[in-house]
Amino acid sequence: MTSATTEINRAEASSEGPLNPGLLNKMDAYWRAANYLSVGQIYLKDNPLLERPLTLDDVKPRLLGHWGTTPGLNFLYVHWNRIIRERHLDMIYVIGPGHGGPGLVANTYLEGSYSEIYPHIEQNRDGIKRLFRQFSWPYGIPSHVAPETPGSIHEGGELGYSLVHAYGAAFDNPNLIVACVVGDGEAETGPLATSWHSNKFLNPATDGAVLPILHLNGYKIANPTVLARIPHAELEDLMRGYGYEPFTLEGHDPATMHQKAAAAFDKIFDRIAEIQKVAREGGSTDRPAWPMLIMRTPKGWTGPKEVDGKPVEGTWRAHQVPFAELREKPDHLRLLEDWMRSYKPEELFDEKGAFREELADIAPKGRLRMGMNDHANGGLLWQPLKVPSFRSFAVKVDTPGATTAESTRVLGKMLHAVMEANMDTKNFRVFGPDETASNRLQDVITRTGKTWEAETLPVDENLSRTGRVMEILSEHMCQGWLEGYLLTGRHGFFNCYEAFIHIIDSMVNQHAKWLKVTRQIPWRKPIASLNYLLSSLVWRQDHNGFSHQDPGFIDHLVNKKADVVRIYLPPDANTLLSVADHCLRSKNYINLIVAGKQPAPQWLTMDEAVAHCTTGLGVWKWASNDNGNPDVVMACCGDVPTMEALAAVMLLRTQAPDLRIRFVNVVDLMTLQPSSEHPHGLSDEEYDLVFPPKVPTIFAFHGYPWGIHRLTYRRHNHDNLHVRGYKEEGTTTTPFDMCVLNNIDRFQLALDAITRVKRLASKVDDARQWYSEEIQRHRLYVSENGEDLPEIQCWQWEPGQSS
Ligand SMILES: Cc1ncc(C[n+]2csc(CCOP(=O)(O)OP(=O)(O)O)c2C)c(N)n1
Ligand SMILES: [Mg+2]
Repeated sequence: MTSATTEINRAEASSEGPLNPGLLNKMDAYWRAANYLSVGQIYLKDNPLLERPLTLDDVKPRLLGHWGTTPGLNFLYVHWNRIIRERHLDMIYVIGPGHGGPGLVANTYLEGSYSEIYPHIEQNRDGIKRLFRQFSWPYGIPSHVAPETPGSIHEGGELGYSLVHAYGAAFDNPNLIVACVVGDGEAETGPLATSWHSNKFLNPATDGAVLPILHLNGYKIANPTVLARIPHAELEDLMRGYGYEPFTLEGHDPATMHQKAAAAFDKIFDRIAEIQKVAREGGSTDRPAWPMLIMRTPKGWTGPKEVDGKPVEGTWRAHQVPFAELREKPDHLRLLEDWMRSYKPEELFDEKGAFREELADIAPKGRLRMGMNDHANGGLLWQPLKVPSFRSFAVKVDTPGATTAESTRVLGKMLHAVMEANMDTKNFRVFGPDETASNRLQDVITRTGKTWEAETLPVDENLSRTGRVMEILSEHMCQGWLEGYLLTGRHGFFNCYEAFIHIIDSMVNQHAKWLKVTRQIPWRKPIASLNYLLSSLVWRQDHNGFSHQDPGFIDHLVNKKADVVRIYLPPDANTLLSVADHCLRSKNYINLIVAGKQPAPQWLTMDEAVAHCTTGLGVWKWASNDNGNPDVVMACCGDVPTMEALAAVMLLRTQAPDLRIRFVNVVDLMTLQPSSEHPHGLSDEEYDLVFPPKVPTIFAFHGYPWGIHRLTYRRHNHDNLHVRGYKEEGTTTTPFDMCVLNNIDRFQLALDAITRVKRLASKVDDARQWYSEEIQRHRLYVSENGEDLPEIQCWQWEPGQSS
């Protein structure tokens, strides 16, 4: 759009426009009804239609919720309804300022979807009373656009992710339009600021459309917003700079605004249709300037203009409940009654309290209603992912440790096959912040290339307008796109450097909450799990050092509801394949897989790997000599710790030849937690069979040692569990020196075993001496030569006398 057209939009001040007077009146009444129901939800528990004068008994004891953003959202909803009806659009909403929950509840009620999903919220006086009462009420519904809200894929509680979710929903959904409201405060967040760039990844021929609406109501909770206080032309330039065609809608007089909004939406939806036509029929490959709308309206529009002598409408004071203290200040009760009556409820609801038919009639019908759109209940559209047999990618393991492989490279071949198998349904994508090849998954890229709608140069490799591997240097975008993709019923896989996945800690919190809540909502159908592969791990940061060393995402996920999280640390390629197969098929979980990319020894045949992953943890007999009666359990979890623990077993053959060692590997971390705490947890009886009470366990763990203590603190013999792990010691050094710096190296583990087994007390002094000599020798060698000792570099597992 040119600035000239924008000017016309801004200048239009008459109530003339595309809406005929009848429709204009109905749309305004519809909007008033939504506003009335929104205020009612925030304030009232009785007298829902104001059929008698309002009294304090009608008012809720705790006034909770947000008014300020709500009238703007309600205004948009009624206009989207007109567009959907007229154009038969398949459209969903994403509301960034999710605190405007009352508005979305009100609108889905008015269109009938709410009562269909929750029949006790009937279309009459009692239904409205229940609708009001349940809002922000104990055991009622939350104040935000939560999973409970029909038509929502986005709660909007934590601001910043609306636009990225909207794009995730639109990928591979060519007939879908996602209308996305971005709060002007929300627009200040990092993730939202980057989300505008999603338009360089959206293919107009094969993806749907996203319509961003910047809700410029001028304020956040307590401050003006940045975008509301820069010159309008600068704001439009910013949007143009992001590659959009900005439209502006500004004002506050309802009749004028309805006409201007209808005119703007007509142009915008024409433009979307035209862009899609040119790409789909004309074959254009130009990156289009998609339309976006800047809507500049007052915060708390149509609410009280002044309270206690202070301006409220059009200010930050309208953000939450514009006034409370109804008990203390009698005029506040009148203020509320006048405010609610200003919407003329008697014109909106009939004598039984049903929304008047002629008004209800202007909403879309059936599944075109945004509250009933299947895309917003993605589990309804979910199709199983076709996962070809992972066994065909197995690494051949004749004897443990004889073969070397890069585990993630092997996984890349499997992901390539998954991509291939699902090309017809186009419901699988891989996401990564510029690291997919670095994580050695490059084979998956070769099938379709990487999504890219911006300029390409001859030097570029594997960029494609129809690529299904999505790379952008923003973990937020990868996470948000994937969430939007999964929430609308598809499948995906996110690979990331281990240290930097923390960037999305907060986003995964929100997704975990969403999954937890949806499990309790019968009409929300399960969606595909969110699968993470973390590679480029803490122990092998040969290039990058300390900044790249942080295995703490595991601890972060352990906090989440046990029903939702699964954490796997496969020790080799075959276990990784088996775990990945399981995760790709699963539903409603957050699956974390932690696996290295460096060449590493392979331990298990495919059959053994499957059996090991099925139990989640197990004794490796070929590395044990305990004959069912161990002196010590040598346990490990993670690929590097597994290798160090095995090397320690070999050292102990000479340091303590008669020591009976049981070797245990843990692949499914949550098996360690009691079964009362996690569905994968072993019962105490099962746990005691593996880790016998009274026998010391030396545990080499990939992550921070406390993680293991935390999971096992209720287990028998916890006092005798001695965990080694990452303790925040790191730098750019050799792989083995990293282990030494953190005391998880083979010498330390062997010394630990000798120290902890009481009958070896007489050997402890010698063992300590031996340990310091070995470590000294190692230190001298690495500082002199810049690499690990030859016997460390060339170390190989040698079978002993196993049990
Ligand atoms: C990431 C994040 N930080 C802070 C908050 C607290 N918060 C809730 S609403 C809000 C202001 C939002 O302003 P805006 O996006 O402009 O929404 P609106 O004006 O439409 O209410 C803030 C800061 C939050 N919900 N999420
Ligand atoms: Mg705002």
